[in-house]
Amino acid sequence: MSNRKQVVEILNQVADLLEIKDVEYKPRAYRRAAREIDSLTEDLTDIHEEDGLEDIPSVGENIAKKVSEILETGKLEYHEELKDEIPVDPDLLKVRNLGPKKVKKIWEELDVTSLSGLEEALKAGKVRELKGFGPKSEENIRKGLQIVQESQGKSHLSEVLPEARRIKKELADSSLFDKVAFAGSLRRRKYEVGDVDILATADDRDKAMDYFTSLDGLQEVLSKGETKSSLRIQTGLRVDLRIVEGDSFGSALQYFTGSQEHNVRLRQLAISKGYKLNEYGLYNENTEEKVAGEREEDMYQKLGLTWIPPELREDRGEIKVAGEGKLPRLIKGEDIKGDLHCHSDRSSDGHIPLEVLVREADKRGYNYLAVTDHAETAGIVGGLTNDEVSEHLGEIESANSQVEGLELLAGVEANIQPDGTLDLSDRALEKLDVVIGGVHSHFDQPRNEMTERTVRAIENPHVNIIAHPTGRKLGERGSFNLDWEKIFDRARETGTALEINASPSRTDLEDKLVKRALEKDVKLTIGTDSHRVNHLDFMELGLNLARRGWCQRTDVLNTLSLSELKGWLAG
Ligand code: DGT
Ligand code: CA
Ligand code: CA
Repeated sequence: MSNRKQVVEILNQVADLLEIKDVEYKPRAYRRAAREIDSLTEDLTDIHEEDGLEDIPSVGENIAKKVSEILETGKLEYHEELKDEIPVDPDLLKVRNLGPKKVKKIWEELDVTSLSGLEEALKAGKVRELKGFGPKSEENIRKGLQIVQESQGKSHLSEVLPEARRIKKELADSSLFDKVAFAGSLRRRKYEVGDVDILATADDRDKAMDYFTSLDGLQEVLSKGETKSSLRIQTGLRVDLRIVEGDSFGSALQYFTGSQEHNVRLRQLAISKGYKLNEYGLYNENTEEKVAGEREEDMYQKLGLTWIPPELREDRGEIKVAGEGKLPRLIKGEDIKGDLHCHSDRSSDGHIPLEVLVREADKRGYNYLAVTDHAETAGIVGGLTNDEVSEHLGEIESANSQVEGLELLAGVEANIQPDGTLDLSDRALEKLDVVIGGVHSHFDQPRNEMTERTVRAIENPHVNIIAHPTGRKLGERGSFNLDWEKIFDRARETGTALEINASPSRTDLEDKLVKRALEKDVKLTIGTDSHRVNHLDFMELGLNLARRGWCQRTDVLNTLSLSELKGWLAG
């Protein structure tokens, strides 16, 4: 874990534990500080060394001291004391509908301190008997628990990629390794991965393995062997390294990239063509002659297939399509011409001034960027009101007059209300270049209501894009109950795009739905939903989802040139 992530995690856990203790105010202070630290772009250790911790917004003297203790010792005494006092697994607080008060209650009355303990208590029907719980609350907790359990043991790609890239680079730079490549779910760019698989070749395996098992930042060496070793790094992430012979590198890469289902299907094909396929190579079954192994491309080619990009190796028809030579030409980073979902500091939860959005868009070579601030729904202050839309337009116009070769589009992310109407007037919506509609409340509507609500927004002539259509929040909240065939049909018929929301907490649409949307001829956009400056980098995560969903350049609207995009927006 980076220093920053570790600090953020400990501060948040302190907040959780204090909340369970029913302490007032302090938890919020810890959470605010954690949020600020999480969004820092400078290195936290550097800030500490320059005595700058107290200059971080929301970090006062007290919390600054605690942060420096974590940075210097790797832990926090205060946190350890709280954990001893309250032996509750912090993961319990991730269960939706199970706030600190309820966690306290199930701990004190049912002795539940872990997710598995909660599961047992639910099964035994004990939870509903507690005062203030009941069958409805039990059902909600059960659903929430399932979502948390599903993400257990998995890490989000956004957290894994930087660490994995750092380690891969260290190996590649060491001169002890020849080839170094990712394999497994990481190479397939799944949004959640169990571990990091690295495959390499090396002249001196022993030396190479020694180097790997003594890398900086390790928590422990789980196993060490001649051809395979496993580590746990400080984030808790597991990293496997396999060193193979050069003439088997391609076959090993193919095998260890998976998915297992893809490999099973490929092996069946190999057998039907008179071959034997394994991690060492592709062999003629009769003569035992090795026909491929060094290069992964050859493995596929000898089987009559075009090379299959790792993102497609999920047994979703890719082998058949590769046999017909009709695999999609997957969308690439350089195809992206702009970001269609960004918040400026006009949104109450947004922190990016317009001029910074301009700078960042320019840095990425974008031709356009849509500033889609929240609209104001009763109760949520800080969003755009009908009156403020003109102000928003004016500011964007003046920002645009300062730059060349890049255009900010004036947009809004309006709320799709429970009846499917939006929370801005038609007159206000009409003035904007880009209107995104998104559901941000009333998540538990039954299927027909949620479908009608979304369809009504799709049919609204002002709405260009539906944001994060499934509404899921990873590890927190499941997808809405929706009739997808109906949604896709109406989206196609009205020319409304559905968003691939790249934010790691959302990852929505996910790959399977992306693929289905394409089969139904629905257009998509990729949006980062940036609220902080570092979020603009989420574009890569959105591209991964798009690629795993078989997207080509032409399926995604933010590959259009500015004038083409404007044509679509106006149409
Ligand atoms: P993960 O780590 O859970 O996110 O998923 P993967 O796909 O990276 O799985 P992992 O790390 O257990 O193994 C990497 C690849 O190696 C996997 O995708 C396919 C291959 N593989 C590993 N073990 C087996 C096995 O027992 N049978 C088969 N057919 N393939 C395997
Ligand atoms: Ca893996
Ligand atoms: Ca593995």
